[in-house]
Amino acid sequence: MPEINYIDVFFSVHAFQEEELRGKTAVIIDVLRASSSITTALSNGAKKIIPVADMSDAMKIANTMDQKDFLLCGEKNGTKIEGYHLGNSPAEYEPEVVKGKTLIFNTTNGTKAIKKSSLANQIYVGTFLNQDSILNALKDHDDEVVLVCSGWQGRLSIEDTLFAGSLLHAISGGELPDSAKDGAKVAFGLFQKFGDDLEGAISKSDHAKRLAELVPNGDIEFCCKVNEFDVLPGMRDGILT
Ligand code: 3SL
Repeated sequence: MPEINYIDVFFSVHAFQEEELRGKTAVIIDVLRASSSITTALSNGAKKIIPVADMSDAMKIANTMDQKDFLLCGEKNGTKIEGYHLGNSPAEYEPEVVKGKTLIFNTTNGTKAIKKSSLANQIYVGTFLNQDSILNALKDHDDEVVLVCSGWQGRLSIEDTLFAGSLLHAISGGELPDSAKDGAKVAFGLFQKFGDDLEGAISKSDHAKRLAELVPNGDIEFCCKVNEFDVLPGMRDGILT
């Protein structure tokens, strides 16, 4: 496990420069909902996921592939993109839909955070659904770790910060040393306040309110489940498997 004073938290995709991740391990967090959909899709048998920063990159990749092999996935402002096969609700990523497929994935903040972290030595995608898989992976790392919260268009999101805090709580055994970085202290403190009722806190978050009219009722509840899947989305050559 990396020492706690080598773990930092970035609170949004706009809160860091690419260069700051060079040589580090990055855990990309977008609880609502990109990390949760990616984790669900891989757990349900998707062959691989290609995260992209925008629709034009998605189309360039799709145009090189056989129609039967891929699904275009993602959202803009919470809603499925016109012409795409799937949106960004984890409920859509059922085994019979995704098994064996390559998913080209394009979301407002989550996939942008993944792309922006490309200088990291190792990239994982984490959320409550696969918390223990992330913790186990971090046990094998002694390099610096950054928990990259995707946030929302440059702003902090409670749900992503809470998951960062949850990881820190587990890694530190519930006691954060004074030597911890400021970002870690903030995330840890938030988890101490709301960790007993994740769903209660997350369902009152700004993004849950934004999504309320747009997405299936069960999405928020599902994304708050802890350790639903034993899957570790890891990135190699721009592809998550
Ligand atoms: O911003 C993102 O990447 C999405 O996860 C947002 S949404 O929950 O699909 O609106």
